[in-house]
Amino acid sequence: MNLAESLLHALKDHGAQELFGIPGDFALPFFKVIEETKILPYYTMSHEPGVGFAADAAVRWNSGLGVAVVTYGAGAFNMVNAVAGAYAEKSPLVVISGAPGAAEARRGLLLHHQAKTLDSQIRVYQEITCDQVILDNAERAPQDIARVLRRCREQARPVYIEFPRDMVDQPCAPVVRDRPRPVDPDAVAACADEILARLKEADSPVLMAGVEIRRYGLEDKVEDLAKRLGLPVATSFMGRGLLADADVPFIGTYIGLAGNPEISQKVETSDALLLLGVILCDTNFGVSERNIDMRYAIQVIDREVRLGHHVYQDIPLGALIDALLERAGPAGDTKRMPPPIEYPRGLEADEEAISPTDLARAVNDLFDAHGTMPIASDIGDCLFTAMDIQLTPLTGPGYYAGMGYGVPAGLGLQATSGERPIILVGDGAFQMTGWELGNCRRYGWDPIVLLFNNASWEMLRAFQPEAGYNDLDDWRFADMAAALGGVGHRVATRSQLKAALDAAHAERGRFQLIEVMIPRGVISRTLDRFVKAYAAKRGKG
Ligand code: S1T
Ligand code: MG
Repeated sequence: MNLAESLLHALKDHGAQELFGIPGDFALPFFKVIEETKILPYYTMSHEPGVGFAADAAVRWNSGLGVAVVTYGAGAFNMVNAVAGAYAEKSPLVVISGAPGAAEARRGLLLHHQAKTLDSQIRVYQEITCDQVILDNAERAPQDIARVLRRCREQARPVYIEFPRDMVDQPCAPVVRDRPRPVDPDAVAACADEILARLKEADSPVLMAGVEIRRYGLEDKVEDLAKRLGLPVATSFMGRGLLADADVPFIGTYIGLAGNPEISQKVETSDALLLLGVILCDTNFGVSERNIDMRYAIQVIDREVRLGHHVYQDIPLGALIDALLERAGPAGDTKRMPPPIEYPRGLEADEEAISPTDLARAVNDLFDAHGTMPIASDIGDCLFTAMDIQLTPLTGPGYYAGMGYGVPAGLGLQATSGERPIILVGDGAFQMTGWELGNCRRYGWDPIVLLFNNASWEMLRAFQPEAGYNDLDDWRFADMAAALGGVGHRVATRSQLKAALDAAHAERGRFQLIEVMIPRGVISRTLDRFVKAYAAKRGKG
């Protein structure tokens, strides 16, 4: 076996189901092995940000490993933003970059794709990955690969593998899985006991589910725990879509002042807020009515548990949840189930202009008629609108908030799951990576894309109404769909929207691009509350 084969087998053994990439001369030898061995299916995209976003979304769905393979320099540097977003939002993404071979590195010439020095790239990636390795020694490679893949999974963060092109064919032993980091069972037990004691004495405990429960494949166990402890469940903004099919007393997604006031009240007044895998960030907590008193919260993230002034180190989320389940009684007297959440439904198919809430209504009606579909969303008002769509698995850059995620993420989601997704994207974000739709025909992907075309960077306008630079041109995106292999619909009234969505859902095999014209200044109620809350908080200094 050669080093490339050993690496590909290791990726598969650690949960990778496919890889995404764009070759270059420094990566051609590796791509040759990828194609010839068929160890993992692979998909090439058109621009490296799309490679990173697609691989990131794939692993958010399959909880295995996302794999992005690029060439040195021009390729890898092009993907930095997507990997930074994966790091911030705790996505176990493996970045593999081709690289110059030893002999050419020693020649003393500046090499093409080289920026400053030959190790500039790994230095940049050190800032957005949890471990890195250069595969320049076939003897050591198996244990190095085992280490970085273990850390990628354990920390649910990206790792960086630099693969010199002269090492691809080197004979190499198979990779043997690293032993997981040892866990102290007594520490886990003490932590679980203290958490349960805290929950028991509380009057209004709430469990908030965050992204780590997905990254570690723990949704079923968290559903069981919530039922056994009789805890009402909320998700963070980033965690929207988690526990979508779970039978738990779900109270909704917490987005502070931007969200449903009843949900905010329950979360912010809880005297035992159990934050399971929740990223403590401004989009999750920045616009709270009152800063949640973290002394009463139980924070479980990044293998650390904080209860008041107590901190437990090196407690894996999975081990803790197992310990809690061992101690929790049978399904408790599920306290009064909260009332079901009312989502907007029943789109009036009339000649009125379309608002973001109408879009949510149309999707809810479609789901009621045909069943839910997974959603990949970009940042922009489309993600805020998703809060009005009934619960379904959703992936979106709810914390890092990098534009361009939506379309490639939807393609990565369909590649790994085989499920047809709905993609929500604004016109500004579509201008960045929407063209990846041109790759659907080759791979048989057929997402339904809802493009919020307000010819505007509307989210920015909401924050800075006087700025003229938020006015975008109307690119007439639907006209371009056929040339890319899909079907375009341009709609401006609610009856046109309903007809287009029904037609799009009825046709399989081609992507459907529904360009929804939305008047400038018409935003979702969630974005409206978000902006007002931010302005109010800023006003308070
Ligand atoms: N560039 C990238 C890669 N990501 C970003 N988030 C931004 C810039 C800043 C930014 C926003 S929201 C926004 C920009 C430019 C406008 C989005 O426009 P569009 O996709 O049309 O959606 P909508 O019209 O619904 O706003 C965030 C706040 O930083
Ligand atoms: Mg826009």
